[in-house]
Amino acid sequence: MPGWFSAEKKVGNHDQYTAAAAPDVEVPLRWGERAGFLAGLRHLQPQINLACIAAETTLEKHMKLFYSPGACSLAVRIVAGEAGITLETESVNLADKRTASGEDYRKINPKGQVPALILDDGAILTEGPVIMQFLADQKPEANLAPAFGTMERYRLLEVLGFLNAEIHKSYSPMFHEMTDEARAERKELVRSKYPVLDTLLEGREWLVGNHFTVADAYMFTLTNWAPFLRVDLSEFENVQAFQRRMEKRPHVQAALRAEGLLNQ
Ligand SMILES: N[C@@H](CCC(=O)N[C@@H](CS)C(=O)NCC(=O)O)C(=O)O
Repeated sequence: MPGWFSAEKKVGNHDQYTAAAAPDVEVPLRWGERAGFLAGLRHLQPQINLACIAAETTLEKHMKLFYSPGACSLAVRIVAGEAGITLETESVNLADKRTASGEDYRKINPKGQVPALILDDGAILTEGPVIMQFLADQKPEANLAPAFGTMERYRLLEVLGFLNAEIHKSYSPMFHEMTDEARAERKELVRSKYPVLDTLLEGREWLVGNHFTVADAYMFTLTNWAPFLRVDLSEFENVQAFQRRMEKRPHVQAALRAEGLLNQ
């Protein structure tokens, strides 16, 4: 057992955790039951007490991300890293909608799309821009999203809306079969959206305010598709410089590596 809890048993859509209070005590637990169980264990002995407090700290933040390598879910992984939040992850085969553990992914997210995040209480959150903001708001001190109610937050929402509706969804059909003509038109459509971003980045390092936000993780992830799909964005110098800046960030590199998109 790799620690006090292990996700070795899977039941239904959620992992079933096994808590080992002592070598001879094994109690199966479901999501949401763990915190209460830990509270009871605390009275047993000082060692367990300490271990429980440590485990509880981790478990309070225990969330699971469903992703597909290199897909838009990569942005969520980057944001989690930047926020210092550890996520359990499981990949999804988007073609047959099966998770790596063989579950029908549509039962987890009826939209059949990544990302989806299972929260500690079993609630499931979908839509990348929402998940990224949820994670950012768990760690306000990381400054990944301006505070709600401020004008800066609406600037963030403005950029996220553009990235989601205009950039992301302009790329999406290109991951499926298309005629050469339709693909050429799509490439032109994608390219036609980038002057907005290139202008936004004129003389600035980040899309919103003067530091890294979730919008930057999202833009990097989407724009990273361009070379793979042979969309030529070389004329957008600010966009190119932005991508290079992003690639240098340790949490971006860690996320790419975790999804097998970076050697070593
Ligand atoms: N509106 C969703 C769209 C997510 C999305 O398009 N995910 C893609 C991967 S980048 C996907 O799962 N595609 C498979 C499909 O649509 O069947 C969001 O913004 O999170």
